[in-house]
Amino acid sequence: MFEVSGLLPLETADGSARQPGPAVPGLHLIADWLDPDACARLLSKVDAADWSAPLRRRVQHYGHAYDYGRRAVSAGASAAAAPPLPRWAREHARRLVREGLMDQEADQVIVNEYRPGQGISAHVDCVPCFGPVVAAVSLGSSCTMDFSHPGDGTKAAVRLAPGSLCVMTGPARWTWRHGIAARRSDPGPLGRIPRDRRVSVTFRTVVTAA
Ligand SMILES: O=C(O)CCC(=O)C(=O)O
Repeated sequence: MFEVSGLLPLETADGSARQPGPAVPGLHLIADWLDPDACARLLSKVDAADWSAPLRRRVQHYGHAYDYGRRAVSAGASAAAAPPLPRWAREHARRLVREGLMDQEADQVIVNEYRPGQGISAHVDCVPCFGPVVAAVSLGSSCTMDFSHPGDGTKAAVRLAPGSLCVMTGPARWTWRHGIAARRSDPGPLGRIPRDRRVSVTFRTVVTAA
């Protein structure tokens, strides 16, 4: 598939960079999966829809809703019963299959909005709920996503540029945690990089519901 190109040096406690971070097995980052025009079109579709705010950040759920409290997909979920995705989501889900990035068309999409200072805590996407590939496209601002191995504590920081697609498979999907620190800027090679509004659109397949 594709190699990760966004690995960043890890940040030391004093903020200075050290050796480049390790690769995360199963993580694939595709730069410019969407060009700037396609990013703008997708963002305007998303922004035309309603947001909900069950968390600090705003989200949109398509297909089965994910219940953050129960950490499960809504009860009774099955592929057959999934509420249909909007057209824009189906088009991107089909492209993921056409390009061999997902075996099955995604039937669940979560849109996350991050204002500067907002993040998402380190997690593995629900293992019994979702299938073996999770793919997220970044829109708006870039940001750094932190991966960490829960067993040996290995860390890797990956820069997600607008238009890039982050595909988690294998250990990156099932074992490593991913999260985004709640801060207003990220460390870069030449100093801090301020964040602006970032929106991500994550495609998943629903396997089961609790
Ligand atoms: O914002 C992202 O790129 C990742 C979102 C995510 O990890 C999630 O919705 O579980």
